Amino acid sequence: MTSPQSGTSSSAPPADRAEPELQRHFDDTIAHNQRIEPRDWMPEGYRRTLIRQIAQHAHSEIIGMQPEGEWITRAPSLRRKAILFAKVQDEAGHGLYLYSAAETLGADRADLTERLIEGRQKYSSIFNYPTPTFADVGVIGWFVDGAAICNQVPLCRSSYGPYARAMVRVCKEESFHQRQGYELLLTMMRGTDEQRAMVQDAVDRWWWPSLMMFGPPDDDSPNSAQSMAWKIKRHTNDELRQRFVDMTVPQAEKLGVTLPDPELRWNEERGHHDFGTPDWSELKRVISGDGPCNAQRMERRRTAHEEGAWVREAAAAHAAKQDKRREEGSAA
Ligand code: FAQ
Repeated sequence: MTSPQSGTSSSAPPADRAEPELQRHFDDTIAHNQRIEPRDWMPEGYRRTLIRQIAQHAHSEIIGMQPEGEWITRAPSLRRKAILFAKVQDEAGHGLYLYSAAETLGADRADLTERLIEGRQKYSSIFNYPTPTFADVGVIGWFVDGAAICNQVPLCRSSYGPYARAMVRVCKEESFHQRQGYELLLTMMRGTDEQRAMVQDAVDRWWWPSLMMFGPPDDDSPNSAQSMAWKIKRHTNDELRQRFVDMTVPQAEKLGVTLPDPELRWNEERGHHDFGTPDWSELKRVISGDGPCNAQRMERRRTAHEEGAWVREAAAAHAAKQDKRREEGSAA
């Protein structure tokens, strides 16, 4: 893989040059698979699209702590509790890298959080489904982190530097998360009939929502064409969905579970698995706020934000004190 370089180079036109020349320089940077960096000129639409996608991605990581977080106090052993704690904490870290990436585009983290809380910005549909058994923790690791990896590995080559670099670290952690989920399920499958049934039930509930994580089908994806042209996205929603299915089928066979799709079969000619059509009306419903857990997820997020106000105030006061001390030190 060639490593894209910054679009900021000695040949970059100064900011006061006419827009067509700046646009040409931007287009050349994209065409040569080089990266756009925060100080480079970029079209307003490119900036807006990135803020939208990165903010939605950041919100997903933060709301995504909730479904598994519900099991931290109920994990069946100290080892599982420690693993789950670490995983959920990693998701918080991913949210922070992503909010920081959005800030390099001029967005304000507090404002993005407000927009989420007021329902003006989205987060991934997948986190609006319940986690009634501990097998859900394993299936989230296997399917949801697995889908996140399929989607995010190509984003490591995204044209915007800070986003692409954040994705490198996120993907390393997500692949560790996926393996812990799969290992948890392998352990349960070696257990009792009841445990095996729990795993199969969780697989049945999470399969279709996981396919929906990749977004609407390509012919109903308003942002894909432009995002692909700008090389923000490197593959379409359907391409990545196919990649996930092809990756997951042999893993399901090894685990000994059945994926709940009667149309799922290997297509020799295509060199891919054929699979059924997700219920796209369900995706639309969940995105528009009417999923099984939307209200609960948003309520918890709001409460956590309100209860965290004193921490933000204390951190801001501490930072102001440090700044003042530094200023006094440099004046002395
Ligand atoms: N849920 O035109 P497109 C994770 C929206 S992180 C909700 O295809 P685009 C880690 C879309 O925003 C999971 N909304 O849009 C973890 C757009 O909204 P608009 C999150 C969805 O952007 C693991 C509209 O529908 N990952 O799992 C969804 O080109 C375990 C039209 O769609 C990312 O965010 C959806 N599923 O493609 C954490 C990855 N799909 O225009 C905890 C980065 C679409 O009305 C535990 N994002 N929409 O504002 C992307 O790759 C893209 O944004 C897509 C959507 C592929 C999600």
